[in-house]
Amino acid sequence: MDALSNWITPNESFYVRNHFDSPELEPDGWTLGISGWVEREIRLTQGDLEQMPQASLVATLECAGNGRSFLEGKVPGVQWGAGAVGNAEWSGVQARLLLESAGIEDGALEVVFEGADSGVEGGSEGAVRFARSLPLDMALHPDTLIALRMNGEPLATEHGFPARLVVPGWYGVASVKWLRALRVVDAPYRGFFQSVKYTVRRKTARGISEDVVGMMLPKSEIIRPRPGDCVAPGTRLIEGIAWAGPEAVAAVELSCDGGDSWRRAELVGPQHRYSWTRWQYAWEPPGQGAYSLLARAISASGEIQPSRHNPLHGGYHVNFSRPLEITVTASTAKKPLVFAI
Ligand SMILES: Nc1nc2c(c(=O)[nH]1)N[C@H]1C(S)=C(S)[C@@H](COP(=O)(O)O)O[C@H]1N2
Ligand SMILES: [Mo]
Repeated sequence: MDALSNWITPNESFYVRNHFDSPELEPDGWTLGISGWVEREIRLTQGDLEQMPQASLVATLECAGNGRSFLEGKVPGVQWGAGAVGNAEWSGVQARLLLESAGIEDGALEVVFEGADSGVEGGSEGAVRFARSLPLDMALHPDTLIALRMNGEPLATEHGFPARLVVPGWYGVASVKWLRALRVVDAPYRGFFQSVKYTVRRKTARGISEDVVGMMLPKSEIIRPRPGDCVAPGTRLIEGIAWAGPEAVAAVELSCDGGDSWRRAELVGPQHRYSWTRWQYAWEPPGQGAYSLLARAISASGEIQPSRHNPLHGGYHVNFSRPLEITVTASTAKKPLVFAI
């Protein structure tokens, strides 16, 4: 949890999620190809990218499986606690500059971003390459970056050196690391990481449909106190973070009675779209005893973080408000009295 207590997550504390071994790419031989539904195929070196206009933005990256271990009943996948999320400043070249210099042909629908890593993943028939597509409008969005730097430093190997995609506001899986090619396609891409894996179901008027995991949903975490803490009576500062995918966080609400009543927390420090916002709430416990704390984020467009997990989302989109149990006690004992037998 310490990694979550700064507005910017230091690179060495930023979570790492790799499906295969990290490829160790040599900057000298590395190129990024742009091909497919384009007027002219191009190939860029790291030096070419460095010489293009650079853009920077701060964005929160959250793994779509973050929080999975808190689900009732075991769900397959990495059993993440709360820590598969971080906030960094990403710098590099707008993806649209590359796509525009290749010239997109009429009829183009999506852009496939291919990583240099491949391997066998549960449920795959043979080796699969890590690749994900974006609809053309997202690939051309000015904030979609081919990032070369993370918090001002060249990307570390595990974060995608020498270049990775960053799709602000989307779950981390969209931000393909170790990029080696952009392929413009004229049909929906159905790669392994957006068909067999990383999809969620949704109820529609005509039944259940399947969507590719995309935009991050509103979510908050309580950073302090920690689960099981015993705190003395008196005013206590409850602190946390909240994010709302492509939107800014409009408000964070806190409940100290298991969800019966909610109060506004105070937003602290920078507050903008794509990036998490820190918050705090000065709480005066009404008396000694056990308390269940809950936080919920509200996005700029009014979407409220839910109190229950949507079972149609399986092991992804785990953004329900998770109760945090603490004890308020005047006793100096470290543990709640009930455990101090
Ligand atoms: N090439 C490649 N890109 C990838 C992945 C991967 O396994 N290979 N993992 C994805 C997932 S699921 C996440 S959550 C983020 C994690 O980025 P990080 O390791 O820099 O935190 O990278 C994404 N990009
Ligand atoms: Mo992820």
